[in-house]
Amino acid sequence: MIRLFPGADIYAVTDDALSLGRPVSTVVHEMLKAGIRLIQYREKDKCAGQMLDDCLKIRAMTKEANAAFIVNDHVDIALLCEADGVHVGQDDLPCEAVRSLIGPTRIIGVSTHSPEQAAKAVADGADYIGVGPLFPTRTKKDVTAPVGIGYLEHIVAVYPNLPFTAIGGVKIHNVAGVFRHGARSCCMVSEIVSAPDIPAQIARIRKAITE
Ligand code: TZP
Ligand code: MG
Repeated sequence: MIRLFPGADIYAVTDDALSLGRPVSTVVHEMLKAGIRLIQYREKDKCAGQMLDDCLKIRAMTKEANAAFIVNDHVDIALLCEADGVHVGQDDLPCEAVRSLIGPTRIIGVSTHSPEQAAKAVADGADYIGVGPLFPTRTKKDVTAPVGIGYLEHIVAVYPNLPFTAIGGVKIHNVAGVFRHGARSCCMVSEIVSAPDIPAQIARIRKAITE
């Protein structure tokens, strides 16, 4: 992950419903102010026009801050806003189909929950994978049962050079353990967007990672 996205120790993901009423542009502004260099737009309940509006704003902000910007699920919106890439899950468009739409240089991330899914994502040309959910989380509807640290250890052992981000219930209290088990990037939603003071929260997370 670090080679793919410099400064991607924390991969911050948006979620309007958990953001204490703040607009997504405000939340992203706070993330960037705190030095986050990898942001994913993940909004499940917005209409396409609103998502495009949000993503055009976030693209401009992330470009200015020299941060990478990934759009969850929506290849069309990613292309329209000139995002750096797209993140897809197991029930979304397959990796090869996304590649045919976005071309060779944009990034594709694929969520994986098992060794088989990881092997397929790698074979299909994913640039990075999501590894999780490591712990219970209420952020994602219909989320699979936590896969646990064992799956993280599998990825670290089998794919030492594969960029990946650890996801699902990653919090200040468990993030150090996630990094100790070999993660170099963790993906967080609620722990960041639900914090009243996002920069202070990100500073606390970074401190926990490096302690
Ligand atoms: N994919 C697997 S778990 C998850 C996603 C998008 C949600 C993670 O959210 P949180 O709030 O960091 O547990
Ligand atoms: Mg998806």
